[in-house]
Amino acid sequence: MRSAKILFVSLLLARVAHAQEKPAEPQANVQHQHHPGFMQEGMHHAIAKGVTLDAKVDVTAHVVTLRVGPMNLPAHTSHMKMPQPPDQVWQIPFDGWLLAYHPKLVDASGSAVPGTVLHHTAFWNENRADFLCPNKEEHIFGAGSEMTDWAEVPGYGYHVQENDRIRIETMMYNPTATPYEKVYLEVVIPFQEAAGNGTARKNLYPAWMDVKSCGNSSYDVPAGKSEKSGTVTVKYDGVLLGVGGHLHDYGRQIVLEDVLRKETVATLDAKVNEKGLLESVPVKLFVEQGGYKFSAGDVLKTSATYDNPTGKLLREGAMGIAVGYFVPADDSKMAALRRETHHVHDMPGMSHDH
Ligand SMILES: [Cu+2]
Repeated sequence: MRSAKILFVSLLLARVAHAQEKPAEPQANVQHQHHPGFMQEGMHHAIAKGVTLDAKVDVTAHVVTLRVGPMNLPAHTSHMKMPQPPDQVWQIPFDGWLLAYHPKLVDASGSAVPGTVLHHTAFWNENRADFLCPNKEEHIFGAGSEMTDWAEVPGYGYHVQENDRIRIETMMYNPTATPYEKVYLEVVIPFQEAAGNGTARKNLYPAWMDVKSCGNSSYDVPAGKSEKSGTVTVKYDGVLLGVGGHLHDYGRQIVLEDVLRKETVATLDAKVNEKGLLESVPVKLFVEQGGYKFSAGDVLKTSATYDNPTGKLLREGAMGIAVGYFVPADDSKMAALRRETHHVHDMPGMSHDH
């Protein structure tokens, strides 16, 4: 199961705003339409114009390639100052399973752009509620500066239905001295059609266990050492196949505990560089013992510790999330999380100017 190891490697790795940022020329100063997600309400971003989603489905190779772009990224620009692309929606064209997510950044000529300019991307299924936080859409994939690769777990997949709407939220920044032009975020997603001749996959569900419980994930991190924790209640019997963590710079440790059982599920010590900038968070797998068992009613507590050496409070500088894959004992119960989309979401080039 070596390939599964990179699955849960720290997700959505984002970095704090660059200290010497130069403001980018704002194209339109408008308020982002907000979803219960990562960022606090009331953040203002300029909107990047002309960004679209291109979805190429290769039915022979069973691979979808999604491209979001183009995006121009001036040097030394924080995520708050960067004009950000509006949310994009990918409408799923088949019934089946998404098996893996391989993200990368490229320019117009196809050359690689360093992952460090991706603050984060998050994929949300608008047609389903999250099983731990039903106030949120189902959060099916995320990546950040590390360009986390979510490998396939043999025999498993994330079930989708035709016309499911996957909302793609992308936030860019550029802490480097090099400007990048016409950048595209590309995510390659192998899939299996339900009607195909492969064996049916078992369903898995990404589990985001957040120190902010079911609220927005970002929070302020004070100077020095600090700890934040939050709980979430599991409503289904099942197993966790493995768990990794998501922290930002100066994050040191994520601990996941089962409070009811007084058991530590995983203690994940982050790898940081000499400045305290986050390099990676390890992954703990439970695949060999058949998964870590959860029962309905279990209370999970996630704690994140930071050691911020800057001497300043870093506004919205932190996240603390344990991220894993959950397999319910009775998958039919998860059908209740399905919902229809009635509300209108951002469309490219629309709805932001006012
Ligand atoms: Cu984050």
